[in-house]
Amino acid sequence: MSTVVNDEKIPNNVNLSSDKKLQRALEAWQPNFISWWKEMGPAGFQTDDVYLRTAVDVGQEGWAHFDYVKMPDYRWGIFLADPVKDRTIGFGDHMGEPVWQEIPGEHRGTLRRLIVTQGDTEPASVEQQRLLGQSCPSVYDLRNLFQVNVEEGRHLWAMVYLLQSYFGRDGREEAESLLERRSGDENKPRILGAFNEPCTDWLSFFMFTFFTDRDGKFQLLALAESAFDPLSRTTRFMLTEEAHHMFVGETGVGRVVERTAHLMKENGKDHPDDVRKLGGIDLPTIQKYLNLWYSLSLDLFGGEVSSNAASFFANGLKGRAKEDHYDDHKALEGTYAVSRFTDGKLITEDVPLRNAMNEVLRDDYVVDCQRGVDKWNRVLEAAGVSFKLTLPHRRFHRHIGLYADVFCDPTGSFIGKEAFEAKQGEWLPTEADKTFVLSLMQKPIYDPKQMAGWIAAPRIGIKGRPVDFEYVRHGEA
Ligand code: BYC
Ligand code: FE
Ligand code: FE
Repeated sequence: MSTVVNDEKIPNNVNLSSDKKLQRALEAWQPNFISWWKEMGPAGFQTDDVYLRTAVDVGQEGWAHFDYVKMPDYRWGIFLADPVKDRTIGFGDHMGEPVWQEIPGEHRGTLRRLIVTQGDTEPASVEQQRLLGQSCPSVYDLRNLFQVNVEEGRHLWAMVYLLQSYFGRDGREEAESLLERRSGDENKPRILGAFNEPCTDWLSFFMFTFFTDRDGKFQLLALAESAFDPLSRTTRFMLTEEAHHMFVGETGVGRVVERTAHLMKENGKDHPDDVRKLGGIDLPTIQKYLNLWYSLSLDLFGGEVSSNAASFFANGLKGRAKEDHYDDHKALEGTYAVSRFTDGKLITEDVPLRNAMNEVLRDDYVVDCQRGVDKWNRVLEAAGVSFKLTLPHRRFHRHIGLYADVFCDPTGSFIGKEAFEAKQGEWLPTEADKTFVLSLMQKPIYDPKQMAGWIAAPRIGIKGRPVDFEYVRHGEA
């Protein structure tokens, strides 16, 4: 077991004090991180006491501590899962060789790019969510938002640790740039598409944590297989925290669906306009938000056919999720059937399996998303509502890969640009939909006993506390 030190400037289990140069570099980055947090983190709550979970250990039990903390005082630390004894590379051309504790020179550039791409998403999501506190549906939800935010901050620390320890001057420069790019900024945008999209209402936030954080889960699972052992150990621990983010999304959307179904049944109303008048989010609107965030998140897996993905796999840099579930870890023989449009006609062709690794990971993701959608549908069913939420086809509304700019409907049929533009208001949130959703979220709820009218209360609170516990002491400085 690694020793965890929590009383140094930077809590860690990597024996940071034994490497003075690295410690100094990270301690020099720390105030810049705090400045970024104060500028781009949750706006308006920085002096409040928030009931937060803080990672303090990496064991199965008791890895986290719960207490009130002011967010800028959160103890962002560096925690790697314990090493696996005699771990060997589990896939690719170097299968069976010992994992790397240092980076082979030839993989430096590629690994740096993967780590920077991963690292960039973490602060991006905090930036996207920075104003949401000001329209929170409850104190319980407010706390969950901040929990997600501080942990995304810690995930940035996780990647910055790798950059600063293993990539020398380049790594230090990348660590600075991670604090300089800004979500949605035309001149210095975040790297990946979905992380530049506005996320300014709570329905979007719940969709984001369900769909986009779930991309995080699968990318982290793939990186956890890496031959570069420090990356594997870091991502393994990040996954522990990630589960809560997806819980927030799954239960968040589920509670919105539950509330809508309840309003429909109580009042005997089915029509979306009536649901809106009752102060609920109508199901077709929920479906549109689902379509948007699912399709944006599908893009995050990269192209269906990718030589980058093939070389990541060949070189042992990035594997498949749960690589040990597969029989063939070399993936040299297999093929994968990929469909593409040529002149509006769908043609299926086999590509070498390694080149389809983005698609293989996306397959797992789709299955995982469907499981959540099924749960939401069970809520509708239990309430006696016949509407069903569905995942649109993966060819719908894509901007990366083979289906970028091919214009399919939600069933995946090619319909062309004109037809798409004529119909997109039925499939994706319109300005009017966004205005309506925002209109429900004009007043934040800071009284722990209250819950906004468009969302059902959760079943249970956090860490055994009641739902109406004062998770955030707002404005009591
Ligand atoms: N937007 O060969 P291709 C998370 C670029 S989420 C913009 O298909 P590749 C979190 C691509 O970089 C998890 N650009 O891509 C969630 C490449 O550029 P270059 C984040 C894109 O390399 C919520 C070019 O297009 N982690 O943690 O196979 C809250 C050709 O593409 C996009 C990672 O992403 C896009 N969507 O795979 C907080 C893991 N997609 O090289 C946090 C690390 C592709 O030609 N990243 N491009 O300049 C990777 O594994 C890979 O870079 C990707 C792309 C899967 C993203
Ligand atoms: Fe994260
Ligand atoms: Fe997350």
